[in-house]
Amino acid sequence: MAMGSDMVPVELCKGINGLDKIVLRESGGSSAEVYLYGGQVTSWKNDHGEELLFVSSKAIFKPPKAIRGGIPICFPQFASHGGLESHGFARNRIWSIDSDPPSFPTVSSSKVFIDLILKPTEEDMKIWPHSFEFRLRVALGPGGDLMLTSRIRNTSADGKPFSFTFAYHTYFSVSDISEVRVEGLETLDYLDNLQNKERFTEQGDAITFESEIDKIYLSTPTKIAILDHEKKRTFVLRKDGLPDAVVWNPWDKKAKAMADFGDDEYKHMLCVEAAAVEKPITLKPGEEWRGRLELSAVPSSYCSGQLDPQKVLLSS
Ligand code: TA6
Repeated sequence: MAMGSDMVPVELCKGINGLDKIVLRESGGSSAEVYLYGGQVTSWKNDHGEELLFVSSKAIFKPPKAIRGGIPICFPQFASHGGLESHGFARNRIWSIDSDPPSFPTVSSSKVFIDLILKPTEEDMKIWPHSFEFRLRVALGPGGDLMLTSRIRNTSADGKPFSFTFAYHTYFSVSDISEVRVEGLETLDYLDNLQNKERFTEQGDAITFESEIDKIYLSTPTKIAILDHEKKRTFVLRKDGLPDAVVWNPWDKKAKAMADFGDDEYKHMLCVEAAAVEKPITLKPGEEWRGRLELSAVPSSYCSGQLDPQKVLLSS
């Protein structure tokens, strides 16, 4: 019996505007899509086929514009923390499939994954004169968890170290931003991008949303919970090698100012980004850094006590 394409675990095919994309399908029914353009995940669906990530209806799938949504990779610079274009250049480069990746550091339960690789072009070397190999594995776990593992190696032959900042700029799809809570960032220090990156301390309760937010939380726990009451869903974000977390929602005014973002779409998205911003990562030649993100979407109802985020945050 021929296997329908909807059963192929890893499939290379054409996406929007003919851009190459990889579709990952897990036997339990969850799926994910990754574009070679930007090495960017643009879809993650649970085993009911429900989309868990936000991609703007006005997103532009055409280089050099970055795709507005999913999980853009910010490298070698987060936002304006340096002299390069905002969020660096990895998100608007064409990545390749890594046919011969070095063995993976950890035993992974996931059988459904793709390995991508990015190396600098001559043009890149003119704006950021450093040789590197950026390997990205995107994997779907048996339970539908989405895992992204970045391995960045300094391959310079000139003996020079380089430093970079980094973020998985994840756009979560939410039912109603005013009904969403983020747990795990209480009482932490943060840099407020809306106040010249001034440093403040967060109050003691869960974070809720009633206006534009653009904060870089410093030295956060490795686990953060995003509760979407209306959808009775909790996103659990686990991170490794990424000490900071950025929380962003443009709200109404910034939404109107972005051509690739719908005026009301701010109500249905929230960016919570595993990041390394405060302390840039420095690699000597031959050294490799690893940054891992694991996303789970669990049915929840905070008020019913079925799933108390504190229990989530404290559990393994
Ligand atoms: O991650 C938050 C942030 O740095 C915001 O300041 C905002 O600019 C957002 O990223 C989107 O940036 P982009 O370059 O994709 O428009």
